[in-house]
Amino acid sequence: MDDPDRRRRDRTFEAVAFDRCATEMPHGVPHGARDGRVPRVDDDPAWTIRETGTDPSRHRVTETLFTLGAGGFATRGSVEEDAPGSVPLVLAEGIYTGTGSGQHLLPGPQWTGLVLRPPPEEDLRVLDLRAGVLVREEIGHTCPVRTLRFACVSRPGVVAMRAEAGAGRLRAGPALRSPSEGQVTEGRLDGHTWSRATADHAGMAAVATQRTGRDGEVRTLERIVAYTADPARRPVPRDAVAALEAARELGFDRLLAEQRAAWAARWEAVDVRIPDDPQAQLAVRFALFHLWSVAGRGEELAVGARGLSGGGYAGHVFWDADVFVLPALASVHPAAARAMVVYRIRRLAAARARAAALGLSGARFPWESAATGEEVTPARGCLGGEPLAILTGRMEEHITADVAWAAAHYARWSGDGAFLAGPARPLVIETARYWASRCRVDGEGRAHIGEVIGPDEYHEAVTDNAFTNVMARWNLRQAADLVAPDCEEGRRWRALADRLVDGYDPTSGRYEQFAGYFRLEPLTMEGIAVPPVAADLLLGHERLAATQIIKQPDVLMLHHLVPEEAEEGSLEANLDFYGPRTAHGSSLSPAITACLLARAGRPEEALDLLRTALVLDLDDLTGTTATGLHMATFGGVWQALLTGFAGARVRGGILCVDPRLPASWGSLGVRFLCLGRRVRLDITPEAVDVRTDGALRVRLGAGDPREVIGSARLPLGR
Ligand code: IFM
Repeated sequence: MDDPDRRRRDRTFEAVAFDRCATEMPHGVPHGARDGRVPRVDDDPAWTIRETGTDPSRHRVTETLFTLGAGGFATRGSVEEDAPGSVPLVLAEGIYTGTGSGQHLLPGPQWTGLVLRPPPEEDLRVLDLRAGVLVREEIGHTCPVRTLRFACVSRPGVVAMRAEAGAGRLRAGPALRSPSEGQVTEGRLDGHTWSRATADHAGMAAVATQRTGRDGEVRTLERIVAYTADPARRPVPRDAVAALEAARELGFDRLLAEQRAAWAARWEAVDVRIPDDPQAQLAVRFALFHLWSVAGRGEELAVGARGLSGGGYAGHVFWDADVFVLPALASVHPAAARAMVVYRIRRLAAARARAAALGLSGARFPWESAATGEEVTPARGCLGGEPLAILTGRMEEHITADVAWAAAHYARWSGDGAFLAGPARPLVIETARYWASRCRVDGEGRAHIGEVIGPDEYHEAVTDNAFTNVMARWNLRQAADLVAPDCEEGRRWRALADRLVDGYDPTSGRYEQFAGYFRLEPLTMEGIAVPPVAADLLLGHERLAATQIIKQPDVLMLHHLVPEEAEEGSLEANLDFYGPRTAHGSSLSPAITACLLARAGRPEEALDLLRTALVLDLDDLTGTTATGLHMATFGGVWQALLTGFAGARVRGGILCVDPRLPASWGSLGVRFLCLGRRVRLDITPEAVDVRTDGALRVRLGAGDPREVIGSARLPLGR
């Protein structure tokens, strides 16, 4: 891990003096910008992520952090000029190329390039989360280079940029630049420039218009671009012309006003208020900003581990999507959460084929998935420069139950029960069939699952991984709930679920992570390194496998996902046991552990870990942010806030609230969507104020549910 302090020095949350000549309106809506000039932004530190500095290694991190995404397209926040080490990239959701494990997101035409002579030596870059815009201003120049760009939330695929600089320093150059991959074609259409990148069957096309101007000594440029993409055939540039012309007709300033209004509406519905912890509040908003940004344009949504913010993991979809991002989106953008389930449903045939190829029934989902739904996990990788076989594609089978869980979770949180009983039903049934054929029943009638890898990937080819078995058990029971009570197959599922071993030891209250885990060398992280740390790099793969050190919550994930399947009261014992053994070597780990600690009534410890998660990308804690944002961390952060600290869960159509605030937070406010309602909780140590835009059944702690219409104050009798 990198030294976070060193990295923090390169970034500043401090307000850096902005030229405040423009008057600002609520929500940072600027006015008074002269025609064609770059408008000023609100420099409210509660809403802005700021970067200054000249460290080139930080630039690739910054361009990841400043990715702008909307409507299924995203642009990395690279600077406009060709800069050393810069990796500009435009990606579209679901647009993959290549075959097998080589499937990866196809880069599209780039739209942010400018010729700046000389380029700024030092600048201030500001991501304004409230308005959804990225602004840049050169430092130390009387007539500075300034740019502002955004991805239109209300117009899928439309992006816009304005730039200005002193005379002789700014040249527009081509509005679109070709990516280095795929077959690229370019041309002109109705007076606009277009460019298209295609490979295999998929492709992305962009149509652009730009104009230059001057205001005294200042040269200006305005560029508007519309993207279109197709996963199955070459996209037709003409398809984007109408969107481009509509945007151009509206004009840049009104497009910007529309953008600010769209983001204001988002923040009105979903937000966090932690008055005593402005840094945490800002970082949670940063997480929400990027969660919203992955929402797509179509009926299905493939969310890769790094979203669309970089080439990391080739855009492959892991359980990160189903179990970390989806539960967050269920309360932020329910349609996007639903679309994520639809992505899986539409790949059910591939999952069935995989199960059949293994001689098993039902459907087995791939550990890494892309366009086709076949397994795309590479077979080999390297660790610390040494080649290594990657077994997750063959063995990390819990993904099959995770996918079913995601469908059920979306249905439960949104109240869309018809979805589970309708379009998602085959997914739950077929995954249960898979487990039914995968389990082996021993002579004593106990069922086992062998040769798997659990979420803790430091131990491979294990038998009876508690998380996998409990998730399979949940999957079998969930499927049984979806068939008629007298269905014979449903009865068999229930009987098998009851026989599945889960490694629970009633004496200690602990689950054994897998058969034989308790006999491993009882190492803890104390004396090895301060987490988060990649323990496999420190100790080596084989040595690590002989110890009890784990990468990320494994047993604890069952407490997180299916608490109703866990032995009552067992969370605490397992937190105590597995916590000190966890290296947090995965970006998924700190936020979810924080969520569980909060739920267990240990909010101070939870806050410590939450802080790690909050800066994981902002401070590049893993050294991998340059290749993309860690979307699962963002999902985990929102889950930690909402289901951990605010203690909000949905059970049987009731919003259950059981908050746990750290002593340093005098209050916590969360706004979110649930059960078809907009909900606002204002939590203090004394009470929870609930507001909804319609009738909602709410239960506080162990109290009785009550119907809240409009608003209610629920005292916390602690
Ligand atoms: O899905 C994760 C896994 O749990 C740990 N390794 C990285 C994957 C992608 O983020």
